[in-house]
Amino acid sequence: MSLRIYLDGQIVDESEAKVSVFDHGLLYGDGVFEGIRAYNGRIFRLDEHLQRLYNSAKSLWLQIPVTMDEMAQIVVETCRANELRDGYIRLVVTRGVGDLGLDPRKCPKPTIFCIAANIELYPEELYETGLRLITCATRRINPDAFNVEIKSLNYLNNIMAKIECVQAGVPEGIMLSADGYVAEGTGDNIFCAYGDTLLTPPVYIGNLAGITCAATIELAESAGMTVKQELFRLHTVYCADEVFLTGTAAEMVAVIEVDGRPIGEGKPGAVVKRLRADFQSLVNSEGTPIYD
Ligand code: PXG
Repeated sequence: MSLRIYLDGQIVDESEAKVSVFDHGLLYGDGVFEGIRAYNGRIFRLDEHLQRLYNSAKSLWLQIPVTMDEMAQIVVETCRANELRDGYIRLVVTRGVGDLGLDPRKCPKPTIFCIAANIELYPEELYETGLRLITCATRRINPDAFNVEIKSLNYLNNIMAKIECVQAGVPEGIMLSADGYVAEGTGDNIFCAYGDTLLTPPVYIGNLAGITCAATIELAESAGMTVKQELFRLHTVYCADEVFLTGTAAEMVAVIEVDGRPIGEGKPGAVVKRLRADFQSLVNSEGTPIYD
């Protein structure tokens, strides 16, 4: 069945959901996006996703022409148009149609579109067995050059790293900062567990402030764990009791090997299993309702 897409004020068939070749989202990656999940008829942390979208746009001097409440309604309407209860939502705002120069002032009207579809990032068995990772040679963009707290349409830094993972035959990889600290995965945040303590890198190193990462910190603290957001290097990853990744698409997934070093006992551990179960309860117990 073909999808119904929200595009600039209308819900249209996917065959009609087209943007101009002069759209600066396409010409320059000039725009912002969110990947959002719906579970059981409710949209998980929609307000947080919209806040991040509007903050990203603000930082890019991009004025989104609808209010945050109207944008929430756009997301809900797109889900309804596709009778979606569980799935993945992609919300995109580009600079809009302009000329062949960089100047954003030549783009009078941002383009807004929303896709609501089904996805499965990793096959279910990978959650059971856990992931083998490599460290990517491609370093995360230095935040002095571009702050990746802005969730922009320019993902080539991550895609270069992802290509390394594909070439190495692994599903994900670790990206380091320019000075060699662990930053994040290509599309996920990273955690190490040492006993009852969780470590995750601080956002200022050049990370996306993940919404799943924030939820994980809440769940871990409710479970009596200590969470430290601090800098660490690969040695800390190799020697951890457990390592796992968090993200909207992947949710929470165990890492069992990094660069050929088995992590802990080389299988998904108790901490990630507990947090995954708590996360499942959380996503099924809160969220913006799609239907009355
Ligand atoms: N870091 C980066 C670089 C991301 O792009 C996350 C962390 C996790 O953040 P959230 O808020 O989702 O917990 C992301 C978001 C994909 C894909 O297909 C992944 C993201 C976005 C778009 C596509 O893997 N991840």
